[in-house]
Formats: sequence, structure tokens, C-alpha cells
Amino acid sequence: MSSPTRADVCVAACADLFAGAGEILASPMGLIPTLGARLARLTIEPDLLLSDGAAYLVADTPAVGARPSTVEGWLPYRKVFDVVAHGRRHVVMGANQIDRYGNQNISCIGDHAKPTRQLLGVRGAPGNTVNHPTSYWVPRHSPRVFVETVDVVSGVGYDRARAAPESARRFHAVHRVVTNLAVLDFAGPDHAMRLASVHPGVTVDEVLAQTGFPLVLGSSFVAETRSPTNEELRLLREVLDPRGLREKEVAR
Ligand code: F8G
Repeated sequence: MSSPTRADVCVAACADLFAGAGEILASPMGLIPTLGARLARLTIEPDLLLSDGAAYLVADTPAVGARPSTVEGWLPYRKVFDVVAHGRRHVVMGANQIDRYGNQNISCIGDHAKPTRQLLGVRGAPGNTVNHPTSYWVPRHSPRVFVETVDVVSGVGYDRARAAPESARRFHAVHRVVTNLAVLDFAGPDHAMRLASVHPGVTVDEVLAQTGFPLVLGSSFVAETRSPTNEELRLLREVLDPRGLREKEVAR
């Protein structure tokens, strides 16, 4: 079997976001997180609930872009908020900006009153980060994304959660950030972002140069992100993404 590509490594790292999750709703936003959630359900987390990305919970785990064959539940837009409030969910969102404490911006760039770029708006980010585990996928790790301070807080980070009343921070859990270069967690002092692993072929210096603030390094040695197993590669290449769409999102 040919060696794993960078996209394969990113998908496996997104699958690992759900390790130990059990029977919760996985809400991956975007292609790589979706492949990660489906790979997790076919390997480490068979009880993970997955939707078709619209309003149906699906019992099978189809290829991306394929229609599911077995619907096991109905979860329309308005019902998602009940799941959010209940907390049995792990969302993987994107991030136009993210800072060292996990504050995320998908709303706009510049002054909120007169932005230079209008993006998606805060969407479900505030409620997600206050109610249940939240991770992020960043397809292009760069100082434009990893910034000292985000322009607008959509997803709440650890510094703001810490300043909030106990009731507001009780379920706050920004889990990890997976990028095209590395996996980062919030195991630094005061939950500052820490470089947990670099992908095969990526150097620590390269990640530091692409991050707009100092990253915490756990020790003198930074681990390498694990490579997918042969079975994971088979599932990816033959079942979940036979058309190789993942290679279009993550440069080799
Ligand atoms: C920038 C920057 C930057 C972008 N700095 N400029 C500019 C400066 C720049 C770029 C141009 C395009 C539960 C729940 C919900 C729901 C539920 C409740 C959610 C109901 C659903 C609806 C709701 C949130 C889900 C996400 C967002 C996923 C992304 C982005 C992207 C790409 C990051 C992947 N830093 N950045 N610019 N949503 N998507 O000029 O041009 O902008 O930039 O959970 O909603 O309400 O609640 O970003 O494209 O998670 O994060 O799409 O903007 O699409 O090309 O980067 O300079 O590059 O040419 P993008 P991009 P240029 S959960």
C-alpha cells in the first residue's frame, strides 16, 4: 500500500478527535473533519452518531458525496439546538482566525462595525463552545489564521471562559486544533495552545514560523503525528473517499 499522504494524516488526526467519545453526535464541518468522523465510526468509535450534513442521522457510513442507505433518525435544524444544549456532541469547526487560548473568529475581519471582510458570522460557535467539546480544522496553517488576538470572538476560548461565571464555563472544552502542519492542544499554562505533534515531513520551526504567537512546546521533543494504519488507508481510499477529494484540500 502506498505511503500515507499529508491529507491521510490529517484525516486520521481528525478521527482521533473523537477517541473515547462514545455515543454522541459528531458534527464535523468540512471535508477533512467529515472523513475523520466517518473513519472514527468505522474504527475506534462505532457508536458515534453521524448525520448526512442536513437533517438525517444515518446508520451506515457512506463515502463522502454518496447518499446514505439507512436513515435512523431525523434531526432538523431547530432540533440541533437541543443536542447542543444537552452537550452530547463534539463539533469540529473551521477558523478564519484563532488565538493562543482558542478564541475563534468566523465572523468578520477588522472592526465589527465596519469590517474589511464579512465572513460567515458567529453562527453556532458561541453556543457550541459553551456547551460541549469543540475542535477546529485549519486547512492552511498560517500567521493570518493563528493570530495574537482575533478580531471578533465567535468560539469562546479558555481566557474568556475563565473570566465567566462557573455556570457559563462548566462545559467549556476546546479540545484540539488539527491543521495541515500539526496537531495542537490547550495543555499549556492557563490552557495556552501547545504544539502536540507535527505531521511527518514538517519541522517544529516550520510550525512556529507559521504561527503568529509563541506556542508552548511540551518538552524538548515534539512528537510526530501518527500515520494512518493500513486498514485506515484502505477504508479511506476504497470506502470513504475513493475519488481522493481530500488531496484537493490538503497539499502534499
Ligand atoms: C481573511 C482571513 C483572515 C479570510 N485575515 N482576511 C478574507 C484576513 C480574505 C479571503 C477571504 C476568503 C450548531 C452549529 C451550527 C449551527 C447549528 C447550531 C454552526 C444550527 C448551524 C448554523 C448555525 C459553525 C459551522 C464553521 C465554519 C467553517 C470556515 C471557513 C474556512 C475558509 C476557514 C474553512 N484570517 N480569512 N479572509 N461553521 N468554514 O480576503 O480572501 O476572506 O477567505 O454548530 O453553524 O448558525 O448554527 O474561510 O475562505 O465551522 O471556517 O469557510 O472565508 O470560507 O478563502 O479562507 O485573501 O484568501 O483571497 P473562507 P477563505 P483571500 S457551527
